[in-house]
Amino acid sequence: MKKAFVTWITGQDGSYLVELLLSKWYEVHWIKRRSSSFNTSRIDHLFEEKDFTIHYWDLSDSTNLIKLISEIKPDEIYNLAAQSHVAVSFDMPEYTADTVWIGTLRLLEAIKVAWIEKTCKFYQASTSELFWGLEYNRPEAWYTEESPMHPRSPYWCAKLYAMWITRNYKESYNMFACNGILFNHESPNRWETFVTRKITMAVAKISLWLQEKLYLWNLDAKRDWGHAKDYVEAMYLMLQQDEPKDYVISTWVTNTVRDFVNWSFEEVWIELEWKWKWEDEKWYNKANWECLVEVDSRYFRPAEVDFLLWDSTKARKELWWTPKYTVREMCKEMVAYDIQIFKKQEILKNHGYEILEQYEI
Ligand code: NAP
Ligand code: F7E
Repeated sequence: MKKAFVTWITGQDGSYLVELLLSKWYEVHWIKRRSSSFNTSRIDHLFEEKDFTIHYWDLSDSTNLIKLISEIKPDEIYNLAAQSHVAVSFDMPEYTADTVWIGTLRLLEAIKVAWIEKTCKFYQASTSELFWGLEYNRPEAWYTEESPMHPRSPYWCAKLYAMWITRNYKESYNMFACNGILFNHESPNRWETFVTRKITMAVAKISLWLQEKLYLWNLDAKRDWGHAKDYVEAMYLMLQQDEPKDYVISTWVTNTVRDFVNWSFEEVWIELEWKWKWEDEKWYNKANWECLVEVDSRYFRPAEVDFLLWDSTKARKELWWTPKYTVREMCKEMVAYDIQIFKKQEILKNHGYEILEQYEI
């Protein structure tokens, strides 16, 4: 039985990856950081699994990491942990660098210290938005694994280092270490601080009369959104190859935040009409002219990636990977899921249970 070490399954990808690995009969060592509140809702259903062990670690803690890696001696490590919110990285650049960048170095060093660099395969969660810049005004230009990089936030700068240190350890120590350059991927397990889930949760609440308005910033930003379930499969496939290689994972379809808002409202049969004056854009419910969506400068980012389109030919040819979900199917699933959650919460509230309010970033 293979042993996998997955850093952070309280996150979106970790929760799906662990389900996949357990279905393939892995012994999974799941790593979590200490939290005063419960944040394991995404994986609570796995607690009964016998091949599933939880350890405590934080990306800033080398000592415990070396101890864990030396004791477990995993066959595969998936490094998913990160301060992964781009806007927050402008407020907390040092913390972001310490966890995303040095945290990855700590893991690679721990593999060496534990003397498993020849047997352990390492996956680094790299990211798509390393490549803004060069062909910014040429939207027809598609990026590949070889395109020059131009990160646009402290988060992406830290991820760029993490990507190169992974490549460096592969070359220097002949390790099986690779980067998955993944485009945005979403799901009902996405945290609500990212734009898709923020939208689907707000739309669900608005349709149930639990929220009045949704506030957003850059509605014209274009993203290639895939489903996290498809993307964790690509992570797994990368570590099953004979050679370590970096792969771009994307769906090849790009859409605006505005499109995602429209599709989400369509799921609850609300048709929107938008009006704008300079940056003061507002969207109204065509049925009663209530304002449902507004632009809010609180979500402004000092630098933005407005457009990206990626070429994932290499992954499709070599990993035989293709996404199963379309973005519209995913949007439908997310809205339906959120409606169900809020309906359940309302029933519980009506029976006297206290429900913690969601917050937004
Ligand atoms: P996520 O939901 O934000 O999960 C990140 C996890 O990292 C969380 O469980 C978080 O723990 C943990 N974490 C944060 N700071 C930590 C620290 N100091 N020590 C230990 N753990 C810490 O992210 P995701 O969407 O699943 O993405 C997984 C990885 O892929 C991340 O590295 C992300 O940067 C990268 N990525 C994501 C996308 C995407 O579109 N989803 C695309 C490209 C790359 P808590 O739950 O305790 O906060
Ligand atoms: O923003 C715009 C925002 O925060 C998408 C992370 O998983 O993917 C993610 O990073 C777009 C941006 O994702 C709001 O300005 C408008 O243009 O959902 P997001 P992201 O920044 O692309 C990459 C690949 C990662 O690696 C990251 O870890 O939507 N936008 N209004 C907004 N975004 C947010 N969050 N909130 C808004 O109100």
